[in-house]
Amino acid sequence: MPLPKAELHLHIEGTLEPELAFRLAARNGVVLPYADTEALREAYLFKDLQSFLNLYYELMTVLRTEQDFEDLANAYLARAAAQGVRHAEIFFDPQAHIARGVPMRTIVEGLWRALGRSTENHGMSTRLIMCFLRDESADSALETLEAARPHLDRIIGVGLDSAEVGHPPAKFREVYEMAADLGLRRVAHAGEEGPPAYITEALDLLGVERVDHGLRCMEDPDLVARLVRERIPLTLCPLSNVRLRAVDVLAEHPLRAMLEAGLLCTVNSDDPAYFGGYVADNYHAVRDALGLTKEQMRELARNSFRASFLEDDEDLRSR
Ligand code: ES4
Ligand code: ZN
Repeated sequence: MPLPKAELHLHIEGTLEPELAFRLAARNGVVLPYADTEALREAYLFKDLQSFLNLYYELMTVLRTEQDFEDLANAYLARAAAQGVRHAEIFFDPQAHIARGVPMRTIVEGLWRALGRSTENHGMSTRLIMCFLRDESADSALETLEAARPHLDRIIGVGLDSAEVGHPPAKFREVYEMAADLGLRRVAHAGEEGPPAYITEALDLLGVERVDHGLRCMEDPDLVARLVRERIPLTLCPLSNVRLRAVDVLAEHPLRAMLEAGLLCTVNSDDPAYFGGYVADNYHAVRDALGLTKEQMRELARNSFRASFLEDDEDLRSR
């Protein structure tokens, strides 16, 4: 039995497996520039975040209808449930779809057709977090929040993702303020490729309650002390860090040092179809590479529920 856990850093578009991508491409008459799934898999050698994002945005063009988003989410839920996930807080990137003419309603309602049934079908609770693309303008983010307003019964929070360097959190101060006024929870990617100062900005200017990645906090001891003191959760994604070359090899991943420093670390899969593993695969990989103890593995699972946006009475662990 896999350890019951919550997954808090998961891009639903990053769960698009090659087989499903080709199936949806055929269904929608989209031509992908790869002969077959094998040729596509050969493109999965990334040199940094941007080289991954190029493929990620290219492949997601097969997603067009409510049915596509429902199929995508159901495929993720089945895999996650099999890996012990009892609760998932799921990111989606509306701007990447709206720019191609897919309406917000199609995206949200399509995902909801799967997520609204995740408890009965997979024994999992789920939440949706809408991410702004930080390499798009602040105005575009504001328009996206406006487009989401009729759907806020389905969306619990906002996040910030895509190309980090050169797009500091400060750029999105106003839209995060509006999100807070609408009662939305706030998270942001920071310190994945960007400097530790972006983590501080996300906390101070955007009011985030949780930092996605946050890996580079380890370069700033004062920041580590603050994250420990304020119990700010970090959603780490170890296999992602290796594939995108944030760390050279898993054995050099700072996760163990971060746990020992008292940081509230969680382990997540980020874009599992691209990075070679779902969440339990990430847990097992860090256990083996870093020699984590059973107690540290349990700590990671416990942290995942603590860091979640579930209320205490919604916790599905013991059900
Ligand atoms: C992402 Cl790994 C990663 N980093 C930033 N933005 C993203 N969007 C999807 N995956
Ligand atoms: Zn991410």
